[in-house]
Amino acid sequence: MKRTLGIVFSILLVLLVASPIFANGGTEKSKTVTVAFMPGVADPFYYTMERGITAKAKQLGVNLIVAEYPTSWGPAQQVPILEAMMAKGGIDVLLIAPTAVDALIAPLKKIYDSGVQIITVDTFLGDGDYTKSSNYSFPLAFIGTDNVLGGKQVAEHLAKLVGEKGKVFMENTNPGVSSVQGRLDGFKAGIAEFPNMTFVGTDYCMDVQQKAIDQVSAALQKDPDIVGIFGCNVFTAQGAYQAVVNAGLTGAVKVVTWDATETLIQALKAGQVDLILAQKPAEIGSLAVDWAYKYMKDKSMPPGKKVIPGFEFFTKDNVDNPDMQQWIYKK
Ligand code: T6T
Repeated sequence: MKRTLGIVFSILLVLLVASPIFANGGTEKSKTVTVAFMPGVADPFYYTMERGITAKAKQLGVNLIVAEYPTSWGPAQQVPILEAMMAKGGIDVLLIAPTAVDALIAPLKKIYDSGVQIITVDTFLGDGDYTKSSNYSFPLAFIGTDNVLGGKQVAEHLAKLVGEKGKVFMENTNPGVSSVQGRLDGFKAGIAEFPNMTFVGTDYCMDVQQKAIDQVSAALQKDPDIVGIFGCNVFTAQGAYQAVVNAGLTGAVKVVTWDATETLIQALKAGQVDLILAQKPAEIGSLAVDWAYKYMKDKSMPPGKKVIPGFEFFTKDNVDNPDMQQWIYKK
């Protein structure tokens, strides 16, 4: 009797250790991996990322769940959608664009503690360094653009467009978001390299295009010396160029933008936008599924818990090049 009980106990122990609950997401090689995607907001950037995610999931035989897209930016809408999706269970790895550097730490830690691995895409928690000891080091990786570098290069392009002198303004989305904060830091640093240029400030439209139009219009009225505007994501950029068009300042005020939507590409062709930085959202999504899959199969992780795909610049000179068309976001 004692021996039988001992055998039963040993079998139970082996089963428990091998179970996904014990292994924080599970590592069974034969098991189908389930990945969930939680975007930041409904916009062409994340729809394009989803295309990359879907294609890679199909190729690897990964089961994919896509959350409802939030219609406005921020934790107030993102967290309830996230929690409803996670409550259904069965998810091995969550790919998420956290809509704030701090407010998403606690909800994501709870999800991680329940046995789900997390990869943050596009935006990160804290300062994005998941290798050092902190309360936000639990994600497997961050996969996204180097926003500081991009912001700096946008500033350098703008400086050339305005003859390296004059005042420039930046339209922003929300404070406390890693991506756009990085773009602001990089842009300011880039402008500071030119002694005859002045960064006059930034406004936050909370990712609402009409608000961006209003704020850029107000900035142009307040300071008629502004020679350049940086719209740092889809809705700020689309609002920024529209405000310049409405003010009748096309050409006189240079407009540099971020995110290659069809709308911005058309505006570039029409001479209403002077530069577009195209991120690589499909590549970010594809890499995220790849690393999620690799981790689930053999626990491998990207070096430094980070993968940084590059970006491309559209100008009027290359916008029709066949090899550039792949970087236009597709809904
Ligand atoms: O620019 C992207 C993304 O990188 C950013 O974090 C939020 O805005 C976008 O989704 C564009 O609207």
